[in-house]
Amino acid sequence: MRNRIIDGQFSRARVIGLGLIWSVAACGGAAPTDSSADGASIQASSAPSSPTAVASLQARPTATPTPRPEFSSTTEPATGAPVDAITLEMAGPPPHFLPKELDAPSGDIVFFVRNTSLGNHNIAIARGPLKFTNDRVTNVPSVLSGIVLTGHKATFTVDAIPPGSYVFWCTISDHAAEGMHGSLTVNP
Ligand SMILES: [Cu+2]
Repeated sequence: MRNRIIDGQFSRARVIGLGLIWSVAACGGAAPTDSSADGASIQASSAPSSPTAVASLQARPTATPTPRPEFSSTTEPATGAPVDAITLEMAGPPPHFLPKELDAPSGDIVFFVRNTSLGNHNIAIARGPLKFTNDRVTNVPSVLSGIVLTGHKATFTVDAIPPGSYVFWCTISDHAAEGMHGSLTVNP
């Protein structure tokens, strides 16, 4: 059982990594899994200026436990905030979210994400509280957005999230330990 989980995490991480490489190389198209499709749509449509930014993200695949998606989601490029969206800014340096505390009704949640920082970020969500070991978040993401590149905007839609207390954080590098995390209360 333990080996199967580890194998599964490894192969999934590789698939996601390959999806990112492929999207940069081909600049678009279908990707093999849901989560890599999220990443690919953002990576491909926002045309990263340098492939090294993506390569450095892949160099630390164990920064956060492999997501076990509980809720389906989409990450799409956006120009403005949809009606009823929650605006969430990726700010910095140091990297952080604004605001840090969010409230939402249960159901589908649309985040309008503006990355005004100098780095690339994503959003992982899990049930709280946030747990760290050696500056790494050990919560397993229930859902993970695609990567929003510096200077870009996107919508991150999470479907059918039930009421409860959640945490959100950026899984890239040490951003969470630097303060890039927050809390999300989903009301009944
Ligand atoms: Cu980040």
